[in-house]
Amino acid sequence: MSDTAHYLQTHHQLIEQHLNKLIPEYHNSYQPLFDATRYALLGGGKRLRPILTLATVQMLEGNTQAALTPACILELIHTYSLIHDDLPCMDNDDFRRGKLTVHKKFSEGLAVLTGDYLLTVAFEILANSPHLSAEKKVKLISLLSRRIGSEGMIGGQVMDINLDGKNINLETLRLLHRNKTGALITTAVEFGGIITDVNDIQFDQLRQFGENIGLAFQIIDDILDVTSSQIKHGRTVSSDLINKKSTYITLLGLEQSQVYAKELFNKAIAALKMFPHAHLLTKLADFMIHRKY
Ligand code: GRG
Repeated sequence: MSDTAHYLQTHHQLIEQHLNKLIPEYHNSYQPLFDATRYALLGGGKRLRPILTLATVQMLEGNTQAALTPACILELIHTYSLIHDDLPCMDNDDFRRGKLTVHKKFSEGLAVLTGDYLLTVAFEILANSPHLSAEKKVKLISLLSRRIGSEGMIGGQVMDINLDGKNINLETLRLLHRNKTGALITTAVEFGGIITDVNDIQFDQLRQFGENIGLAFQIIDDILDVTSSQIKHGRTVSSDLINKKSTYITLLGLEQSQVYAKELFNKAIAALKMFPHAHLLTKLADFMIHRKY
């Protein structure tokens, strides 16, 4: 097994164990909410966002234990966004991570509430995370709320809905994805910077790394959506095709999309130049653009 595969496997396990502890299995009341939340949260997933936070902290020689809770709550936010994105009023997907989507397995109402709960409890857990000063927690909360709000993930999703079925140019698609997908990936890296107290210049380089690798990740997602939808989603046809969405493939074609993803990868790596231990993040970025699912 390669060093990167071993790193991904051990950190995936660490994150899985921690996520399992964050949401209780049994609850006095509202049991269906906890069943649906655990079904969605613990049902697979690469855990790339928390892994990015941990790898950034390790690159900066920070404390992995202090980073574990903030890293994991990003997976709660990610899961909320996927549940809502799969709803009939949005992408209307029946399968996610090879399983029925939450609204198909439970109900639409419970899927909405499960997403709402994950979003809300993520902030509660972050506010109470151990090994971090109150000042750092406020910085993390402030950054996260901005990155997933109207100027970030939610804004990107609103653009996605508004532009559905319309012809858009590359610049608009870039903005859409920088917000919808890239913002949370960038936050994962920035979280590492806040936890380790980096200076403004270092923080800016981390942000650039996150933005470039986030966009590259989305392009690869578009490519995988048409080339291996069955492996990636457990469904045979791309929902982007069904929903007639503009993607990097429809705008640039497959080959140029691959070239563009590589360009963004190179920019991301260049942003890490000032960090002496960037080896690990470089390998992770490489994994993100060469993934098969
Ligand atoms: C509903 C507010 C709201 C936002 C939804 C991120 C998002 C916005 C929707 C997800 C739609 C989607 C599939 C985008 C493509 C990029 C992406 C986020 C892929 C899924 O992430 P992975 O590959 O998934 O990390 P796993 O399953 O490994 O966690």
